[in-house]
Amino acid sequence: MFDSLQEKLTKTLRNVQGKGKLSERNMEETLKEIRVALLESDVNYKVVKDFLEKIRQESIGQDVLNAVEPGQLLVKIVHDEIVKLLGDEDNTLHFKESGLSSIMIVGLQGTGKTTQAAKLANLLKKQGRKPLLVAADIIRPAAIEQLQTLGKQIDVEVYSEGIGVPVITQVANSVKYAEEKGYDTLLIDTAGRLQIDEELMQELKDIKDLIHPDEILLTVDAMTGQDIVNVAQTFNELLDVTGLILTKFDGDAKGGAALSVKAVTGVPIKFAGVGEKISDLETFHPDRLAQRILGMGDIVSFVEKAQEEIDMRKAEEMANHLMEGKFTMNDLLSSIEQSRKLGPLSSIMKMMPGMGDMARAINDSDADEELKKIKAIIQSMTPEEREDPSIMRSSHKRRIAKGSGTRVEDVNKLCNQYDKMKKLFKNMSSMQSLFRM
Ligand SMILES: Nc1nc2c(ncn2[C@@H]2O[C@H](COP(=O)(O)OP(=O)(O)O)[C@@H](O)[C@H]2O)c(=O)[nH]1
Ligand SMILES: [Mg+2]
Repeated sequence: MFDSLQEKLTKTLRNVQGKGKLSERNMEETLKEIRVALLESDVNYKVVKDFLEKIRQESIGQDVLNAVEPGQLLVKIVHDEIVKLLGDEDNTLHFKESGLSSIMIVGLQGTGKTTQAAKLANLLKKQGRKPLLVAADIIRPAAIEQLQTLGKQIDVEVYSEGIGVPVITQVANSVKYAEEKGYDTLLIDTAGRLQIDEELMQELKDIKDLIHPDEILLTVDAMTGQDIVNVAQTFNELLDVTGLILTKFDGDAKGGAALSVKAVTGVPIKFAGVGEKISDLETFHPDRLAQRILGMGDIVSFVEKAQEEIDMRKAEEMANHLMEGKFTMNDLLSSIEQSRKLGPLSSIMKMMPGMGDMARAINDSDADEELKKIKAIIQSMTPEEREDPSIMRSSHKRRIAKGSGTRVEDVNKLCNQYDKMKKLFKNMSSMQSLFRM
């Protein structure tokens, strides 16, 4: 997601960042490039227009042209406006103080309602709630079975009376059942259609009027194009949606349409579905996504993911080093060792600042070989060389190549990569202090 947008914006902003001064012409060119990048990534044209107008106003307001670091200030302005675009208001779920709360999941067919219903049930359970899933998509028996299978996986009960009884009756009965059994949250998985359809909307409205849900969450498939903006608008007009779940966020779509939905509907994005597994649901963080789109990496998500799966102490050490702009060969080695525990390298690298390009170039099985080589090279260095590779002369490199069974070219290549990474981290840490993260 957002690969090409990220690539273009990073390039545009990198061009202005190094500049000590910005002329009005540079500024105009930059804005034009941002505009093209957004439009080509499927961001809604009205959203693009408003977005650029705001950047322009902020830039005048903050006197970018006369700033000490005009490029960095402009990046900050763009960053802050992306955060606003994605929503900087409350995006938590709201429940009743006591008694039975309910959440309706709505959306077109195939957008991931059933999957997210189960993911959400799992998340709520972890938060100490007692959810009951309700199968309110009863057109096909297979749809009910799908929910039941998922319910079993996460050990959450699914309420269903099969396909014979009207949906509205089943939902009414599920409320009684939940109250009897002491559940505190209903999660209603509703039916979808390929397009907006009056009969479906009426059914959803009837369910809404019956149970007055605390949340109506609309699943928005990030893989579909511009049309989702209109679909979301219609759902919202008819149902007053309280939150969006952007699904299939792990896909390789351009992503701009999904970015536009919040701006057009005013409905906050509450979650992002990032895969088919039950655990692939993330609370949505506009600031983290903004930083990822701007090629600043998603260091916080990276460290969080790392915390779940790898040695905490090492992860903290590494994060601190990265934040301070320090980065040694030892960090590189330990990140390689740890990252093997996290899954495919390319997906990890995408979260790291400035590594989008490298991530795209990686073939995960070749990467394994490459990593073994890098590891061997670093292990053949002395502790001093690992701390500061710039002390290495040709004779040292020959020794290292021999010791690791590689060629001097390989050692040089690694040193170049290391230099690049170190520079990126350094830029990033000055950027982070600018954002007072
Ligand atoms: N890659 C990916 N696939 C997803 C995600 N959420 C759902 N899916 C898949 O999308 C398809 C449709 O999902 P489903 O929940 O049945 O959609 P529904 O018709 O709206 O209930 C299934 O194959 C899911 O596994 C996601 O976040 N990422
Ligand atoms: Mg379904």
